Amino acid sequence: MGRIVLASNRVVDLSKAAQAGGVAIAIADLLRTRPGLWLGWSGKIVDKGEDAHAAPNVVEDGTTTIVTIPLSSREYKDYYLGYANGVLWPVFHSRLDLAQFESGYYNRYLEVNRRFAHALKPLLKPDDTIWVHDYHMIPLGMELRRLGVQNPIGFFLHIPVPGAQTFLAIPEHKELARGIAAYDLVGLQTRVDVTNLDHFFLDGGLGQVMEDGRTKAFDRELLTASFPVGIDMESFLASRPKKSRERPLSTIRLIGVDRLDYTKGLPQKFRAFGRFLEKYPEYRRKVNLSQFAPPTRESVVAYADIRKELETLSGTINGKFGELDWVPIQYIHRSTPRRMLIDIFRNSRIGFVTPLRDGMNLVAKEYVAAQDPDDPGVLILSRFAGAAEQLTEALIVNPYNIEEMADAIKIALDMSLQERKERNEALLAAIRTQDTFDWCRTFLNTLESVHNREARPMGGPTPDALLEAQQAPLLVPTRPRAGQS
Ligand code: ADQ
Repeated sequence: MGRIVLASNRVVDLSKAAQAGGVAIAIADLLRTRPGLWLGWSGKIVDKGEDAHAAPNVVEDGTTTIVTIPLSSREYKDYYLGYANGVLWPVFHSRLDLAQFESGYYNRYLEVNRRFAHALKPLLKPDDTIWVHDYHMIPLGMELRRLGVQNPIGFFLHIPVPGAQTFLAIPEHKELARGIAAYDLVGLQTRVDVTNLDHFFLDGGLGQVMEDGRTKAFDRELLTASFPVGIDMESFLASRPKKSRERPLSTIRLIGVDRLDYTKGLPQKFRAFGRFLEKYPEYRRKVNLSQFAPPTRESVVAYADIRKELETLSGTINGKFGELDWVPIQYIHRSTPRRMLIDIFRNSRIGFVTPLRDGMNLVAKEYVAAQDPDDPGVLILSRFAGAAEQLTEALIVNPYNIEEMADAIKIALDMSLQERKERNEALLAAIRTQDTFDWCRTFLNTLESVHNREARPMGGPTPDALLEAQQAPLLVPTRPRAGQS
């Protein structure tokens, strides 16, 4: 079996993957079972005088080679803050109004990806399988192809694909389409994302979607499919401290855990909670909302704005409804260790997860996984989180509809134990069916099978390729489940 070569914006310390959570656990597990190489930004910004373009830093960690590259301060500004987080992040989350279309950003974005490709090319072996992650690195596959790389190259986008008209508004949409077409397989979080990408190629006159579902564009054929990211329930629950540090609660808690990002719908969530207290005064003093919102990307202007808005809103709602012995909204603008989150989730009657748009949203899945099956809480989930496609037994809400969200809180609080248990059971089954290891295994099996079939001149993989790949012998061994030896 050849190596797996991963490329992503940041490289996670393999020994700390469990604390990092999310997909880091699956990737660290993958690299334990298969030799690999992981390429990414070192997280360093080199100061004037230092050479940002010096040779990459290569470190051997068991059977994994870690390759990292610093960015110059100009690259950090134009590539990372500018194009990736000032253009692609807002537009892909359908926030065209926040996009900063500055000339020069795209060129720097391309240049950095070219630099990554040049660093990677000499390290590649003929039987490597290459897996590129997320919006920072869309052109990496194209740049590798330009250097003559013929290995299977797959791409997974962790964030949503916007509607075609929104995507087409990006001035460089054609270049991005060319970059996407360089991959053999493009993995997206949901079926809606797959449909949106098909429409982008079709409506933009950028390619054709063939009868078998593959896309033909820029003289290439690629398969696009959904691979919903999951969580690893066992390692998530195992990270729980032996003794709970939570003090007994005097109120019923609603919990929110989201990075402080304008996509997460935090102002709408606070307003909905305020409206709930106004509409159902019998719950005052009995219920509170705890919102963890650790800071991210603070040097992007839109992030500073959302922070101010939330501080004002929580202050207004607490000022209006609060009492000496009851604070309606606890707003915590700090990171919290993951192991603490499990107890906090378990002791919260409602998981309040209402992003305006989200690729998947792993917090929704973690909240469900953490519940006591004999007395579970209720998940209120935005219909615009990718997770809503799988977690249909949650209370699904429109995060723009404040009235509906306020009513959903009331419905969740009044829900019978029987109904809570039934919903929780169904949600747990959905989470177990597609966990983080299935995501990894299915994507790689599909990529390798698509690439092998592409050796045929035309008529490559049929839509059955996906199904076949999912049933193929595991190329990536999964961790044994409880009860298996
Ligand atoms: P994110 O936007 O970061 O990820 P999410 O999927 O919710 O969003 O993952 C966040 C992770 O960070 C969770 O594991 C959560 O427990 C943790 N976390 C959040 N707040 C925390 C806090 N205060 N303290 C400690 N840990 C915290 C992107 C996409 C998502 C997609 C993932 C994975 O935007 O849509 O689900 O990638 O593909």
